[in-house]
Amino acid sequence: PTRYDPKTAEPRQQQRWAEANAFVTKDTGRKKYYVLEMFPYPSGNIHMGHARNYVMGDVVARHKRAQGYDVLHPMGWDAFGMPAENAAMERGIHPKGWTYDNIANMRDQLKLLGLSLDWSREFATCDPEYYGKQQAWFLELYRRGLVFRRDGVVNWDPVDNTVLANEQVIDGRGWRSGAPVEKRKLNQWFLRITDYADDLIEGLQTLDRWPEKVRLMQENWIGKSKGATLWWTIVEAPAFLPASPEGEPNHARDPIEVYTTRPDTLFGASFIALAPDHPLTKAIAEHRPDVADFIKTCAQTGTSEADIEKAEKLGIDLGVRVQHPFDETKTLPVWSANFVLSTYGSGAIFGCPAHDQRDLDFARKYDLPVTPVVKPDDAPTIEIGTEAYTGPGRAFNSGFLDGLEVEEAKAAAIARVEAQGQGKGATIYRLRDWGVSRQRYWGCPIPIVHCPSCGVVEVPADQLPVVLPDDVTFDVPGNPLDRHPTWKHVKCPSCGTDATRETDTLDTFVDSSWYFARFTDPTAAEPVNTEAANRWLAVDQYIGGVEHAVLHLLYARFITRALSDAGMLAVKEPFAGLFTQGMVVHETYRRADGAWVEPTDVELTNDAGKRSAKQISTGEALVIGDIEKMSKSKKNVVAPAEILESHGVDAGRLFVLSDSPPERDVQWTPGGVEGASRFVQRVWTLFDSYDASETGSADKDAALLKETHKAIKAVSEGVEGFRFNSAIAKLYAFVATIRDFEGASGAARKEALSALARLVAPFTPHVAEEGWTRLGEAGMVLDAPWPVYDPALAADDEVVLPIQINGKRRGEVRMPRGADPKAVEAEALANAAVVAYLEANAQSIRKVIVVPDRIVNLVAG
Ligand code: ANZ
Ligand code: ZN
Repeated sequence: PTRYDPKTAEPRQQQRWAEANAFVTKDTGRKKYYVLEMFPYPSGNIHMGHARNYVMGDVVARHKRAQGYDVLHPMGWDAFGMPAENAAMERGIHPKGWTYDNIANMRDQLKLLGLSLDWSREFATCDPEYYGKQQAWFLELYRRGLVFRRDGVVNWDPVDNTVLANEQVIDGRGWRSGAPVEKRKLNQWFLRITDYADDLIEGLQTLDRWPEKVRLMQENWIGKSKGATLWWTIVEAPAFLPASPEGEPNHARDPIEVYTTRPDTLFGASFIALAPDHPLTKAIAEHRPDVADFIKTCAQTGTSEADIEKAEKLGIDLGVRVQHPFDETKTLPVWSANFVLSTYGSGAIFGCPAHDQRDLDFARKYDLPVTPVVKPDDAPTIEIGTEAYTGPGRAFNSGFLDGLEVEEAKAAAIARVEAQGQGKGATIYRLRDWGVSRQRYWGCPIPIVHCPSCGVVEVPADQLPVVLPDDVTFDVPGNPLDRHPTWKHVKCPSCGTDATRETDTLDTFVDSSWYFARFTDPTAAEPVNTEAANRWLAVDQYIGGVEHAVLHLLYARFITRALSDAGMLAVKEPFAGLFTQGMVVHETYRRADGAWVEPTDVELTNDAGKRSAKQISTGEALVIGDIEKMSKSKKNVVAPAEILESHGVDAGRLFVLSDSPPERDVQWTPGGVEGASRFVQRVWTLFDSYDASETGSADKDAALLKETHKAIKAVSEGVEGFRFNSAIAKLYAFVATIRDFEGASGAARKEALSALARLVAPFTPHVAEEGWTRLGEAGMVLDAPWPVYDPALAADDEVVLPIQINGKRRGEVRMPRGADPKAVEAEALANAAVVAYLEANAQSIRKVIVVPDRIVNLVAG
């Protein structure tokens, strides 16, 4: 047989596919299947993580195609974002040139992988054709009240005079200037995702092909919380607080609104706490320098919930008192506290130290009363030390609530405050509206004009897209669109006077929140061709990294609902099936001076199990470090291109899927890819040694047929169940079986090999095509139907029967299925474990019961 040379065979097959336009989507009206991998950011190169992701999708796409589906499997580029602007600032390259060059490069690299992608549908989100359609639906949502403007807090770099994205803030400082970042209020655009909060939670229940973990993360992110809003009347206040004229609202005197999930604990309330930037805290700070200082101190700790959670509890008494709603003899002090978030609920709480840990920590520090009001059913009393009691129980010390169990007490407390006009039941969410304004150049322009007389004006449909200007500068910080000499100056579309364009661009998560819908007809005049979208959506299988479990996947679910409500689509859920794949990881190597060393410059030796590493270029000994995600900073990257070059595409594809379940990380090792490469050779050798004229026995032919059907069953189940590694393991076994099989005829071998070609095709499509042709099969294996197994043939023909002695399992026998009970009995009695047991216990057999194909029961005594 000839040696298989991937270097000639792989380009030959890719050429064949290209000439046949094999991967252009066919819509023949059969069952459809939409496979999509999260589209890449064009950072410059395809890395191993990309390769693994796209190869997984390709296995699914090729398998579904073989099963007779019309398959949609498109590819594009998530092409807006900061790195392009950084390249411009650092190296003077235009973001557009940088991005499209990277795309060209990565497209070439992706094409090498032999993926069954429909490149005719490709687009980049930075194509004016794409973002112009995005502007069109953005305006539609604006008209529908889902887009609005309000003040939002941004990270402001006071040295660079620019807004920073969260990722650009490192330990509270601007990543370039190193200056402490300030919070600033800027007028920003928002999408009203909170309108869909409930629907987004409910929808999660229909997503039965999503990982449970991801659904839970989304649910927590939306954070639905049920409780009550309470209004606490101010009964004492410092004289400097302004009194309001009768009937006028006055935030310094009006009742304090508080949100609670535990109205049942109201009798244990011992203080009110306001966020440091609550309006009342700020009003008092104007007259009290100590409060002003307190606000400043709090502003210095991070604003994330995690930061606040970690920080030591701090507070200050504001000199205000409020009336308890249920106990007229009781008033409570009002404090400001650093653990109260201004952005949740109403930015104010009532503290019940006995039943809330944060409140307890705070009360212990500032010596505020701790009054338990809930106790477990079986406890006569309850003592609170340093731990709050948050478990179930009944109210006590609680007036009309006494004896009620937590849930009953909540309902009773809410009914009472409602009757008194001092509160009401309320449901709130952690989810905030989505701030989409970015003060950056390389993004989708927001299609709005600000007119001095008309205000906010939409750019008319016939003037879309609002295209980014090319002639921008990056020599100074800030937004290049804002300082462009002409771009923003326009006439108001409505009244014709001098007006200015909005210079904010959209968050790139907007770009990726609907691309899957655009792929169903990427040249449609409308943002979404409803008919095409309804034919193809939802995406049947979406594949990507778990790092997108919340933001991207939640935004996409929201926008799909919004576009569906606007009549553009019929589905609410964009992704029926979701798979989150693991990463590709690699060992790290370090020199004594701490420098990381690339794997290609490392020689590994294994001396009786003790591994050591040496740098090839310098001869220096290296420290073998942890196995980590491939990253440039640790230099533990192996580029797919190197592997394809040295071992071929099929071997590379096989390797990224073979050693680990898809949801887990896979460790790159040179040995792994060599093993994959040898397998590809073995597959070819089998095909190449096929001889139609070989003769064999009917017995052997039947046995090989049986092996073939077992393999079809096992591989099909592996592919269907997203257990690609186990499907590959079965393929290895099947190849070994065929290779070692003797005495079968040419015809029987052909049947086995024809099945093998179709089974390996999703994984190693090139060698599969070569083999298919060598067998003399017509056309391409790509279009051959997926093999179907006969359950009778695929069934295991041996069964394992446990042997019980007096009801206890003592051994087992392996017998042909349907074996004669007498034969089973004989085997069981001769079984070594049985003999040993009887001997050891000095017993003998009294009775034998054989349940055919199930179990052997022995009674001994
Ligand atoms: C009184 C109380 C008594 C509370 C008790 C808890 C236990 P979730 O479940 O997350 O919605 N809270 C309300 N607004 C807050 C804010 N802006 N910053 C910090 N904490 C805030 O939590 C709701 C509970 O968190 C509320 O119920 C409130 O404390 C606190 F034994 O009210 B609770
Ligand atoms: Zn106007």
